[in-house]
Amino acid sequence: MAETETILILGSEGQVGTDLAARLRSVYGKNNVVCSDIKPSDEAKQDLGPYEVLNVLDKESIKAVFSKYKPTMVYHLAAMLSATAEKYPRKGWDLNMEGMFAIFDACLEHKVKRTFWPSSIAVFGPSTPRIHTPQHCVMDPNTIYGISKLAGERFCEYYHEKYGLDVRSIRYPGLIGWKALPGGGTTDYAVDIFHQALISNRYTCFLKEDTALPMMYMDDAIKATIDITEAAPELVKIRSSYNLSGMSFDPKGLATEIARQQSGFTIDYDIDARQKIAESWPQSIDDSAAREDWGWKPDFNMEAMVREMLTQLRNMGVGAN
Ligand code: AKB
Repeated sequence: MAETETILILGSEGQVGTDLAARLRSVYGKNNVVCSDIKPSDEAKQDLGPYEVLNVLDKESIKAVFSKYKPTMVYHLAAMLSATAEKYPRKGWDLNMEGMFAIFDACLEHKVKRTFWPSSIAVFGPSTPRIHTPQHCVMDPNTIYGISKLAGERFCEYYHEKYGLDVRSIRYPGLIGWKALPGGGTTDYAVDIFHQALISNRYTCFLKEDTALPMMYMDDAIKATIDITEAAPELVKIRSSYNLSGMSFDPKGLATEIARQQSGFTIDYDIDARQKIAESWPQSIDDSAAREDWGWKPDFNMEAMVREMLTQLRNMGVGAN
């Protein structure tokens, strides 16, 4: 992409936003990447580049930020994840859908060149084939988050076809990174487990030991996010959202690998409502369309991901006291 891009990230304080902002600023320069979120930024991040407090449901503030910075590329990451949206269904629906419309409409009005909007494996449901889930299949999500993501995918395609908005999307699996914690997801255990491993060398998991889910190391997710957003338009053939796969494992498998790399680690289980959500999602994903269309290929398997997570969190001082 041109060096003169101005990039706006909505939801930059979240799990994906934190890593994406760091990566984009290293490529485009800190002043060309504007971060925004509903709350003021972390004090430690304040010198990192421009930052705006922005609620994606507040159309006046959106207009002011788009007019001030005139972004050429927009990453709209602000959303309520699966477990929280089950607690606050109307709020989750409004944030995920109305926030999406507000940002897509602003992108159209301000002639933004490229827009990225993330979908999720939550678009699949109990009738979806759970192993090697195909790109196109039965989709009957039964969570508010999943329903909002499936509706959002349909609107990505609609805005592209009817209004010419160049929006791209991928279906994130559970994402595992060390820079920021996830909030309110069903796959959050796969991050929390590393913090607890370093703090107490044990973890109590809220999913059953054999609940396999598709997962991905954050570096791969950021690579996919930037690659699809920057791909030549003719390569992006699916305008709803692409399946994306990194690795698949269950809590027992992850705990075994952690114990292999950190002796003495143990896991036990205390199952909660998130189990039901996890059971409605795929166990593994067929991402051949993303591989064929725009060259997707993950770099991290589970062993490399576990090594990276333990090393980086140790370097940050997690569990040092
Ligand atoms: C969640 O668990 O809600 C998210 C997701 C899979 O989209 N991490």
